[in-house]
Amino acid sequence: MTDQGQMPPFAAHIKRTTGETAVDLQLRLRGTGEANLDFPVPFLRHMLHLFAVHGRFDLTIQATGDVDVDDHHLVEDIGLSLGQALYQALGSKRGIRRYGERHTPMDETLARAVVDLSGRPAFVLQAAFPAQRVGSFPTELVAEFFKSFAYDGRFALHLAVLYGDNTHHMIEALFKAAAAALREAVSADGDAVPSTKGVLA
Ligand SMILES: [Mn+2]
Repeated sequence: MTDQGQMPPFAAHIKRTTGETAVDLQLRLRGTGEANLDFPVPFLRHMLHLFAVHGRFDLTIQATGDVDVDDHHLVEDIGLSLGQALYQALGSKRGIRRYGERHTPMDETLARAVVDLSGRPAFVLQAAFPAQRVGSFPTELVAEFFKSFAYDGRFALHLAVLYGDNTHHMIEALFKAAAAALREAVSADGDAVPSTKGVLA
């Protein structure tokens, strides 16, 4: 195992503007779990608040978008901005654990998240949500959010709802499990790049 690269910055600031959305996002890993979220998708604010708390991520997001059309563009662009921030914050990935996994119950529901900060994007979600919407939030956007996050974060994200009845509980358990798995994966473990290739780009 070689020791290439500096220690990661563990923080990043992403600013991204398109014809559909404008996202300004600051992420700090190994933080305190403080969230400052300002964008017009209430259910995703709820999910990212608990994502920050359970991941011990400091997360500030100010974003606007064409939510009069659909929440889709803004949800997707927040996901990919969060992925870009994670990727930048991890830098060389030197000194991190790399893998993380967590089962998280929420009342009758059990969710599982497994991550590998491999440098290669992969996303699997096994879940059948009984409801098409939670509040005003279309549940099909859960997959869009996490896929954008994993692809632009260039990591493997495997999510599953093992069982459950309530859609709000299922989605909330997925966000909490993903946060806790990522918290483990970015935690300190030695001072090398955790790959036999010596690189996790
Ligand atoms: Mn809730």
